[in-house]
Amino acid sequence: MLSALKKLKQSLTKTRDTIFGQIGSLLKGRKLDDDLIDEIEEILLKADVGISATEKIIDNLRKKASENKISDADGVINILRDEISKILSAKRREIFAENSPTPLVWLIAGVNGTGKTTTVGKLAHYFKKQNKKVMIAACDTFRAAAVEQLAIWAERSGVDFVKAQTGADPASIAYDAAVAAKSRGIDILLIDTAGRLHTKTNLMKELEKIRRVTEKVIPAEQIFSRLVIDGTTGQNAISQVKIFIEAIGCDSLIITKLDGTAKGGVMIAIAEELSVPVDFIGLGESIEDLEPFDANNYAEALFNA
Ligand SMILES: Nc1nc2c(ncn2[C@@H]2O[C@H](COP(=O)(O)OP(=O)(O)OP(=O)(O)O)[C@@H](O)[C@H]2O)c(=O)[nH]1
Ligand SMILES: [Mg+2]
Repeated sequence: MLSALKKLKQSLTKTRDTIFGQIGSLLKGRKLDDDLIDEIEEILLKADVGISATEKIIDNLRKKASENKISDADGVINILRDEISKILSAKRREIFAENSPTPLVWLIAGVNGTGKTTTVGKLAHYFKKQNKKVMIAACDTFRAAAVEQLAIWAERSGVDFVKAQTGADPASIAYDAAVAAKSRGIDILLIDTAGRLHTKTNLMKELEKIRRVTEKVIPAEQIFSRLVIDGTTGQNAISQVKIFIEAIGCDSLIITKLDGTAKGGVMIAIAEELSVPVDFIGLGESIEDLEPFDANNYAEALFNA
């Protein structure tokens, strides 16, 4: 099996080859002057790093250059990698508190097609491997095929599965699942919800209701909202997600589809501009393609194959 870093490097090939790797070739035989710094800035902006994070990185690069702290191309890359790693790690925190009471409930939300159901399947597998007792609840009663899709994931990872008929009230399924999770001694209950646009007030209210109802069974401190973001949408994802977070709150983010996209730089913009940490990243469509997010590894994979 590939190590986490190796797999990340493989997944980020396109982001690295088409964008961040270019900085290396740009530096060859050049002096680090204002023109070169401007060119690096342009590459970062094109790489979906976002204005705010780019400014931060470039300001630090300028500062180090003026202090004559950079002697060669490797020096520049090292500084960029360190700055990026710093931004990425600023808001990281542990997912599991020690001796935390169970069941934990993860409410998986996000706009349409971002990878929620797939992520629930991968997370179930991930926690099962850690010997946790996992339950999945299918609260997407919107799309006819959604429950079936999730049932397949649950079967693959061999975890408990709670579903209801299409058209049933999602909150009532969440309630039933919470009761079942509590009585069966489940460690983590993953609730898959229907994709929704942040602008659809009634759907946002439905999410609030799912949470409220779950809180009748399980203490609020054990319930977490996880927002799933499609990494291939780049900068567009950020403004959309900001509104989402304001409306329903969010404890952490899961960024999917970072494999095969050149937009992997968006992780830096997300860390800089959104006030919530990223705890997992999606690197493919299969069950093993989910990694806990590691800032240092990510920064390393952006520059080195
Ligand atoms: N390459 C890649 N594809 C992914 C990843 N995560 C999900 N997908 C694909 O994205 C598509 C949508 O995934 P779903 O899990 O159905 O998305 P969803 O958010 O549940 O969709 P709705 O419930 O319709 O809102 C599927 O084809 C998945 O295989 C990922 O990390 N990498
Ligand atoms: Mg889904």
